[in-house]
Amino acid sequence: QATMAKRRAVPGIHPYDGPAGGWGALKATAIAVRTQMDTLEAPVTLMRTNQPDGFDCPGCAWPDKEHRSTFQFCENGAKAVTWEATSKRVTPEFLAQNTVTSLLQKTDYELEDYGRLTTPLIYDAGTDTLRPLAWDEAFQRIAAVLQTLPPEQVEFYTSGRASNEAAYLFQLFAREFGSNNFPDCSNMCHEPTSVGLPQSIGIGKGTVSLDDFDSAELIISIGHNPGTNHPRMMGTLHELARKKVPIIVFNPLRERALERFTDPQNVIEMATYSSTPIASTYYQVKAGGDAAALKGIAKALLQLNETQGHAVDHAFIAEHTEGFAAFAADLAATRWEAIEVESGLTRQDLEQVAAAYAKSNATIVTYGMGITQHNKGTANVRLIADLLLLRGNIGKPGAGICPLRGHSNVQGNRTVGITEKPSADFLAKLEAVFGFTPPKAHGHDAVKCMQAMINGASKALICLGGNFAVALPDPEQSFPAMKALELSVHIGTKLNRSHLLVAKQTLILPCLGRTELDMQAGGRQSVTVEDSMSMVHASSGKLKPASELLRSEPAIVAGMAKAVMPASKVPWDELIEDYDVIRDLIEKTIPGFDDYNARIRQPGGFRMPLPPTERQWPTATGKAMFSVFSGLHEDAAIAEKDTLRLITLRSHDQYNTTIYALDDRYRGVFGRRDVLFMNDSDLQRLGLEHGDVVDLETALPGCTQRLEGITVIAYNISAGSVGAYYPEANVLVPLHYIDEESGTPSYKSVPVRVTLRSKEVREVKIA
Ligand SMILES: Nc1nc2c(c(=O)[nH]1)N[C@H]1C(S)=C(S)[C@@H](COP(=O)(O)OP(=O)(O)OC[C@H]3O[C@@H](n4cnc5c(=O)[nH]c(N)nc54)[C@H](O)[C@@H]3O)O[C@H]1N2
Ligand SMILES: Nc1nc2c(c(=O)[nH]1)N[C@H]1C(S)=C(S)[C@@H](COP(=O)(O)OP(=O)(O)OC[C@H]3O[C@@H](n4cnc5c(=O)[nH]c(N)nc54)[C@H](O)[C@@H]3O)O[C@H]1N2
Ligand SMILES: [Mo]
Repeated sequence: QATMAKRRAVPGIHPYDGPAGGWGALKATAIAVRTQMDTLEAPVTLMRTNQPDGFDCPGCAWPDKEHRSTFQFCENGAKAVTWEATSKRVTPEFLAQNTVTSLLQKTDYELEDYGRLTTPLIYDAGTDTLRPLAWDEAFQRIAAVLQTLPPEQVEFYTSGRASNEAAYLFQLFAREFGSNNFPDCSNMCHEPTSVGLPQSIGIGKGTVSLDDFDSAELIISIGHNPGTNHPRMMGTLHELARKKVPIIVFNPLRERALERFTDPQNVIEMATYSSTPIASTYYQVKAGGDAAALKGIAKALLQLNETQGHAVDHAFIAEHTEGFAAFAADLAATRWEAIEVESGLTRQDLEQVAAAYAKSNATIVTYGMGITQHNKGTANVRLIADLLLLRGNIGKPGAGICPLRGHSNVQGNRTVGITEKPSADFLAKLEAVFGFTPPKAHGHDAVKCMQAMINGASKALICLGGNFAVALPDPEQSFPAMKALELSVHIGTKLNRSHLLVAKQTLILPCLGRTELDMQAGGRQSVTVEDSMSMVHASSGKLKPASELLRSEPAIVAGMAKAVMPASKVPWDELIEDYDVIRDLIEKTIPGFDDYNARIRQPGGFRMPLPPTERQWPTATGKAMFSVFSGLHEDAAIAEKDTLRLITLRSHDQYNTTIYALDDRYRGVFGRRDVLFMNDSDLQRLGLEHGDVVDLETALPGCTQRLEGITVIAYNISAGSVGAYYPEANVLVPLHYIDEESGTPSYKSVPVRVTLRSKEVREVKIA
C-alpha cells in the first residue's frame, strides 16, 4: 500500500475502496434511468422485471426464486432495461444526415446511444446512407439474393437474447432453406460447457437449482464476476456468506463484489453503510492456470484420502463412474512443482482447498468465461466435473455444477435447435412433422462461419440479434469480410458496428424488445426463455413499442421465410397469429417440452429434464466419465519469456459489445476504457510505471496484431497476467486461436508482449 501512495496521478484512475452494491448501485441505477428513460414509466417497468406477469430481464440468465421478491433489484439489470426502453430514437432524418462512413467513426457507445431503431432500413450506396423501406420490399430484396445462393453459402447467426419461439422459427427457416450454418454467440461463450459436460455427465447443462444453494456447504467460484455480470447471484452469495458457508474464489483479478458486497435489498446494511465479506478465501490463479489448480486440488484430495480416508466417495465412483483409474494415474504422474508454476498458487494453498472440500457434504462449483474462453476450455470444464465426481457431488441436494450462462436465453436457443451439428433424431422429427427434408451435413459455428466469409465461401449472413463482427476476434480480418458479402441482414433493436460494415446489400430490420407489448392477430403474445438452471418460463412485455413499425422477432423470421420460400411447407402466418402454435410444434419435435403451453402458464414455469440430477447419465457408457487433462498448460507459446497472458474482460458499465457508459466503478476506472491492468511486479520487471503509455503485440507465431497507445495501470491482478477491455482488445485475439474441441476463441489467454511507447501520462478528457 505504501507504493500506492507514491503513484502518480492518472486521469480517471481512482482506487475504489467501498464494497460492491450498496448506495453506489442505487445511484448508478438512477443515472441510467435519468439519461435513457421517460422517468414516469421507468420505475414501473423495472418492477415488472422477472415478475410472474412481467418480462424476463434481458440482463443475465440467473434464475429467480419463485418470483417471490417484490422488486428484484439489480443495477445492471436496470441498465439493460433502461437501455432498451430508452426514449431516444434513430430516425430516418438522422440517418439521411449521417453517412455510414461517418457513423463508423463513432464509438460503440455512441452508436447504441443514438437510441432505438424505428423502421426497416436498406443501405443506399449512392448516398452512403441507410434509408427506410417497407417491410414487404425488405423481405423481397432478401429473397431475391437468397434464392440465387446455394444454401451452404448462407449463414444464420443467433445472439442468445432471442426467445425460444424466435430461435425455433429461425432454425426452421434455415433448415427448410437447406443450411445447418448456425454460428451462435454460444460459440464464443459456453460452448466448452455444451461440448464438455455431455461427455462427462451426459448433458451440456448445469445440474443445480437455486434451492441447492440453500443446502450447499461450500461454494467454489471460478472465473466469473457476478457483481457485474450476474448481479442477482450476489443476493444468493450474500446470504451464504452471512450463514458462514465458505466461498472459495479462483480469479486472477481481485473483483470487489467477490470480496465485499452490500445487498441493496438489505435494509440494515444499507442504513449502516456496512457490508458482508463474500469470499472466505481468494486465490489469484494465473490466467489459464485453472487446470493446474484443479489438478492440484484433486491430487491433494487423493493424498488426503490415503492418509485419513473418506476424502473420496469410492461407493459413488464405483457405482456411477468410469475412467477413475486413468484420472488418478495422471494426477499421480503430475508433479507439484509444475502445478505451482502453472497455477501461480502454492501446494499449501491447494491442499487447503482440498481439505475444505473434503469436509463439505455438499459442494457447488460455479464458473464462467474465466474457464471457458481458453484453448483448453472444454478440458477445463471436464476437470470441474471430475472434481465434483470425486466426492459424489452431482445428483444430490446442495451440490452440483453451475455454469453461469451469458445471454438470458442462450441456453434455450440451444435447446430448441440452434446448432450446427443437429442430431439425426431431431432432423427426423422435423421431417416427420413438417414434410421437408432438412440438410444432414454439419454446418459452421461462429469461427468457421467467419473463416468461410473471409475466404469467400460464404456469401450471405442473416443475424437474429447481436453484433457478430465486433464480438468475434480479429476485426482486421472480420470487418473486411463483412463488407465482401453479397447480403447482410440484421434483426436488431439498436444500431451497431456490424450493421454498418455494409455488404453489397445490407438490410436492418428493427424488432420489439423484451419490455414491449407484442400484439398479433391472436392477441397479446408471450415468449418463453430458459435460464441457467434449465427453468423455462414465459415473458411478456407491456411497454408501448418504440415505433409503430417494429415487428416481433418471430414475425420478422416468418416474413423472411415466406418471401424466400413461397412454397414453404410451414404455415408461417398461423404460427405468428398465436405463439401457442409455435410451442406446440416445439413440443412435437424436441424432447422435454410436454404440455408446454399449459406448464408455462403456471407461475415460475417448469424445469427441463436433467437426468444427472437423478444420477442417470446419458453418456455413451451410461456412466459419468472422468477425463484426463493432458499436461498442465494450454499452449507452449505461453511459456515463452517476456510474454504476458492477456485477459479480455467486461467493465461494469457494459453488456458485451453494448457500452452503457465509460466507467468500471469497482475496478476504479472512470470515463475511459483505454487501459491495461498489470501487476506491480510485472511493471517493475518491464521497467514500466503506472500511467505509462504502451503498445501490445500478440506473441504467437505468424501473428502481427497490435494494439497501440493504451495506458498501463497498476492493479491487483496475478503476476504474468494482464487485463484489457473487450471488444477494444479483440484486435489482439487471433481468429484461429481457439479451443479445438468447442471452437471457442481463447479470449482469456492471449500471449502478448508489452512495450513502452511514452513515459508521459496521457491527458484524457474524462466524460
Ligand atoms: N452487466 C453485464 N452482464 C452480463 C454481460 C455483460 O457484458 N454485462 N455479459 C453476459 C454474457 S454473454 C456472459 S457470457 C456473462 C459473462 O460473465 P463472466 O463469466 O463473469 O465474464 P467476464 O467478465 O468476461 O469475466 C470473467 C471473470 O473471469 C476472470 N478470469 C479471466 N481469466 C481467467 C482465468 O484464466 N481463470 C480464472 N479463474 N478466472 C479468469 C476475470 O478476471 C473475470 O473476473 O455475463 C452475462 N451478463
Ligand atoms: N474479447 C472478447 N470477446 C468476446 C467476449 C470476451 O469475453 N472477450 N465474450 C464473448 C461472449 S461471452 C459473447 S456471448 C459474445 C456476444 O456477442 P453478441 O451476442 O453478438 O453481442 P451483443 O453485444 O450481446 O449484441 C448487442 C446487439 O444486440 C442487439 N439486440 C439487443 N437486444 C435485442 C433483442 O431483444 N433482439 C434483437 N434481435 N437484437 C437485440 C442490439 O442491436 C445490440 O447492438 O461476445 C464474445 N466476444
Ligand atoms: Mo456470453
